[in-house]
Amino acid sequence: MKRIVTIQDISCIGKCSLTVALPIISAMGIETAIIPTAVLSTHTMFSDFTFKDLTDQIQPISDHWKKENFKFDAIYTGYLGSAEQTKLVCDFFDRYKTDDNIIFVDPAMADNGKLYPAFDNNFAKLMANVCAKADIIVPNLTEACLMTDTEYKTEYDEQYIFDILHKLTTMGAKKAAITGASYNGKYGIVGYDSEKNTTFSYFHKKLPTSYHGTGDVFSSVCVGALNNGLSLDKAIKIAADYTVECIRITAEEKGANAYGVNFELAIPYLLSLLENEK
Ligand code: PXL
Repeated sequence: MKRIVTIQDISCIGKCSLTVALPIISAMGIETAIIPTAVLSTHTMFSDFTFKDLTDQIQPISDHWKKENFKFDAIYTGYLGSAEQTKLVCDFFDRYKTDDNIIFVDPAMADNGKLYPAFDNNFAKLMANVCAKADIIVPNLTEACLMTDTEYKTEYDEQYIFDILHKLTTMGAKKAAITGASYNGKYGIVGYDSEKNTTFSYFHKKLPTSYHGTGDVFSSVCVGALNNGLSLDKAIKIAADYTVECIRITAEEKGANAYGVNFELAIPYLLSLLENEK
């Protein structure tokens, strides 16, 4: 059985980060080890959330696992709890990277042109160091701009996205895919594989409602699909289709929670997408 480790926070209520990654990747048949970066009462889009920093746990967990000789088919990082954690995560990559496994980084720190409340521009620079070590990164456009010192625009053409992808891979990531790219009336994911020098894209419906945690749903499915042997473009396709379906069913439910998507109800759909692509 394949085993991955994911490093991100536990938001006790909010349907994002580990409370999304664990059930989704497990449902896709992959053992999902975790390193929680922090425990929050809710995600940071609520006011007055509690925050217990777990930075000091990362190194001892990593040391123990080395003694036990644990290995991982993928290392997937998401929301990190502090600037210091970016350095600890880079060290974790150096320790646990093998010739066969993949490092997948979702630099979850910003959206819609703005950093999340806990972060500043210095954190974005440190997150760029984490991305530089990755095989695959999936920033949204805001995160990609912050890490490459590019002006964030809401109107742009394909070349603007290609230039950012080129900068991201020049900084070190082998493959980069920007989510939420939108031009020529199309909306979706546009990526670049620097080793093959090829671009890829998957455009999908843009639904009018947006919810927190959908980036984490998308990334978790990508990691689960890649570890089921799918290519990156197929992984991205099913991740996008599932995320759109999660948004659709959440928006349809009267009185649905506004803080996250009802991804649980669409797990059977996800597994059918996976079966069809395998
Ligand atoms: O989904 C990204 C995310 C993860 N973790 C925490 C967050 C957010 C987005 O706001 O606040 C704590």
